[in-house]
Amino acid sequence: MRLTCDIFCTAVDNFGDIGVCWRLAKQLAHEHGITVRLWVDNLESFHKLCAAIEPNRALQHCQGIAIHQWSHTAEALHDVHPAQVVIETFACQLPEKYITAMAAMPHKPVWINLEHLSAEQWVGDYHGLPSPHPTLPLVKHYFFPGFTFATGGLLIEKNLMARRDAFQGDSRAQVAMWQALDIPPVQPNAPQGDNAPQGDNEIRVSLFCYENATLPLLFLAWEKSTVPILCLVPEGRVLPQVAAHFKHDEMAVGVLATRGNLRVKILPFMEQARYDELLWACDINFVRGEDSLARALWAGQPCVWHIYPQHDLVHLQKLHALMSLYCMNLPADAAVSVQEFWDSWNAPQGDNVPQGDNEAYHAQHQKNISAVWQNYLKYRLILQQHGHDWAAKLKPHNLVLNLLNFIQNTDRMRALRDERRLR
Ligand code: TRH
Repeated sequence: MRLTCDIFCTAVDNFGDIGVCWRLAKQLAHEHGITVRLWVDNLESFHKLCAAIEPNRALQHCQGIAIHQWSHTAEALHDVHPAQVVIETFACQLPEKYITAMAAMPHKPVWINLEHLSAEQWVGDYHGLPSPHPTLPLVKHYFFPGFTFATGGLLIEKNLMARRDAFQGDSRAQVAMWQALDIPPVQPNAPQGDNAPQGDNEIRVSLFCYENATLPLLFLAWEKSTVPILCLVPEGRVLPQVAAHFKHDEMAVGVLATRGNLRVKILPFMEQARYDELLWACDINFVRGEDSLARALWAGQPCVWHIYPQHDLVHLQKLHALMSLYCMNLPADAAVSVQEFWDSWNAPQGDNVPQGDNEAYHAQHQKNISAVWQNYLKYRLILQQHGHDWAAKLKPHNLVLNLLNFIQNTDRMRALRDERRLR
């Protein structure tokens, strides 16, 4: 009998939550034959990641997965029969009626709360811990993704590394990808000129980030760069900043803006698989949140992380935890180049700037971005090798395999197996 699984997602304001849930649903269904229902409260951002999703349909099927829209009302899901495995993502709070139905089942479901990815050390201590329901005969388990064997690992599809390697070794696939984005392919011996700066020394950068006060300064550095920079920006919340830099009223998909040695092109927001290809093809990837970070790490190319900022600056601990892991085994000077760049890129801004020393603070973190960038660039090839090595090292930390192993070893699953054996 096929295992059944319900995944619940609250698509907050960005794409990370639904991005992770959709990957997880596909992997459970396609690689492990599990019958998956994905419950999403808002399908708008889902539609951006996967064009086949219709934002206003209560129930639809996509790639073998049933996708249900759910509401947060007290009555929601009152007549639904829960699955054997219930995955609540990022503490999204299941509907009360659904929890009651879980408690009424003769075999209680395995109830997992999937948390955000973090490299912080405490994650290993909390991973897998049970949390009994205060009144009902249900136990929820915390499942923490992470980078070590003490954690739940990272989402990685079975053939991801093979597909990446095939793409990175196949110039025709790369040409096709660039052409689909209306960007000329890299031409190793093309002459360098104002209108044709692509050549073997052009740096192609993908830029996915939140609003960032360091961005205009980095753009200025890139304009004066000795190496031409082609910066590819998927449409999103950073566009007004990009437009302001180029003194445009707005920047729409397809626009190409040039200043000095910097060209910026606005890309459409791509389906997840296409976005992976962009990460595989670019020389440096700027990513944000957790899911695009994980994809950039799998891509193996040098990457710069814009962590989701929080008010009390707690995100900086999380940033530094990953930075330490990522920089382990790098030559000391290359590690410093990464640390300085990531710190400048994540320099506190707006309400987060420490009171009293505003100017000194900005001077320290932002004036030198040009030097920080130049230094980082020096280590690009070392970082590329390092990124590929690190991805290979992370590969055994497979979240879905760990999750299934965890589920199979819960008391509830063992009891269910025993009963089936006795029948
Ligand atoms: O969208 P995000 O900023 O999500 C964040 C984080 O998840 C954070 O933890 C959460 O609390 C906050 O939102 C509210 O960044 P993230 O996690 O990288 O998710 C982006 C998703 O979008 C990821 O699945 C990659 C995908 N993507 C595409 O599929 N196509 C694209 O063109 C781009 C740029 C991204």
